[in-house]
Amino acid sequence: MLAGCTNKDGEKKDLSAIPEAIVSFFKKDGKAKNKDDGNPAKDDKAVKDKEKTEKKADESSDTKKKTETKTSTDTKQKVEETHTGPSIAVFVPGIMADSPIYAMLADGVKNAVTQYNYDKKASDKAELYILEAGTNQAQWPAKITSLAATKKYDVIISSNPSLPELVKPIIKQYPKQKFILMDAELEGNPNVYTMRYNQYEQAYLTGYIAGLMSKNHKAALIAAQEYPVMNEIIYPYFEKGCKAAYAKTEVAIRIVGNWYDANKGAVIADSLINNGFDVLLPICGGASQGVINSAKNKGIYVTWFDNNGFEKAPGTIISSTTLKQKEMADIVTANYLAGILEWGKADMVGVADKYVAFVQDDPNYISTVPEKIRKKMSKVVHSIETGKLDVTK
Ligand code: RBF
Repeated sequence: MLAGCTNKDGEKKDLSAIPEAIVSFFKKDGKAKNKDDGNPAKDDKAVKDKEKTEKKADESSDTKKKTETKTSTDTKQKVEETHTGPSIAVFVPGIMADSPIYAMLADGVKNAVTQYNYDKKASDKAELYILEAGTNQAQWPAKITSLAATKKYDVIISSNPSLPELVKPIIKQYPKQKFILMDAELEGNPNVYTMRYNQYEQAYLTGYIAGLMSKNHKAALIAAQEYPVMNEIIYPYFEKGCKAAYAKTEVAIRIVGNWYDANKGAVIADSLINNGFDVLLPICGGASQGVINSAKNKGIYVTWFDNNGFEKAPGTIISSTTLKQKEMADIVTANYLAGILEWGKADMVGVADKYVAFVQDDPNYISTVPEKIRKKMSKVVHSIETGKLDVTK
């Protein structure tokens, strides 16, 4: 079936103790993790551009992230000459606002870098630069290529399923450049590590509650755009979940055409609601706000993807099927910095690993979803956790 799922033994990880989780997640199978020693402090440093300026992540979520450069020439020179720590760039393919999967990516990497730097002297600290590439996807190849062309970054970290195709030509041009790609899959490329989430499970659980909560037995997914993971995993397994809950549920998908247009999101939602759809799943970034507004006005329900969305519209949002992207970005970055990331590997984590979760303890979930339905959800979540239910079968 699906490649690269570690933690097949079903052991639970304690996410509150990241350092331990790092060790347990990656070392459980006992494999050596130092294949090409990926330790930035040891290998790629030799070929690095000496003209390094010190950068750190802008703590704000402004769209323009400016590089922080030492003002005094003397100080700058000193830092350039003596800095031996690793350099990381985060390439956000879009914008972080209203895209929790990207905000969690940046937060996780920041955490790992802060932890790494805690006891390091200035010259050994890791540098972090975050670039928001914006919603014009035509500009992404040039933007990510120019990051690699600087030869300043030991690794570029990014997230979404389109990234493997984007980075392949860059690796040909810059064979030293390493990439960590979250929410993506590429196996066997020695420059790339990928980690994705079991979105069969995420979509199935979301569909299951949609099917249980729809009074008209009509549920729809509003997607920003079509892409293989959307067409082959998220929508089909949302549909499967809906129908597992109630076999005659009518399921539909509509496309916004971008990841930001809240007005268009609302127009699409209105039209679906007018046709009797009473549970909507928006996966469309900033356009999701339009879907929520429309659902709230017309008194129908919204299921939420990727992070906990209950607070966005209490009483309207009926579920949150979350990805622990922040924790995972933290772990893979920490592993990279520790030199134990296994290049060429494609991992996947799901419900049993606790990196995909159906939120059941939020007060808004408890007050909005009837107990009978919550019990059914708890049962299906448990079946997936224990391996009794394989949603792909
Ligand atoms: N998800 C977002 O939340 N915001 C985005 O801006 C965004 N842009 C994407 C662009 C492309 C080309 C692709 C393939 C996916 C994008 N995603 C985005 C979807 C994301 O990878 C993931 O499928 C969804 O967040 C559901 O987990």
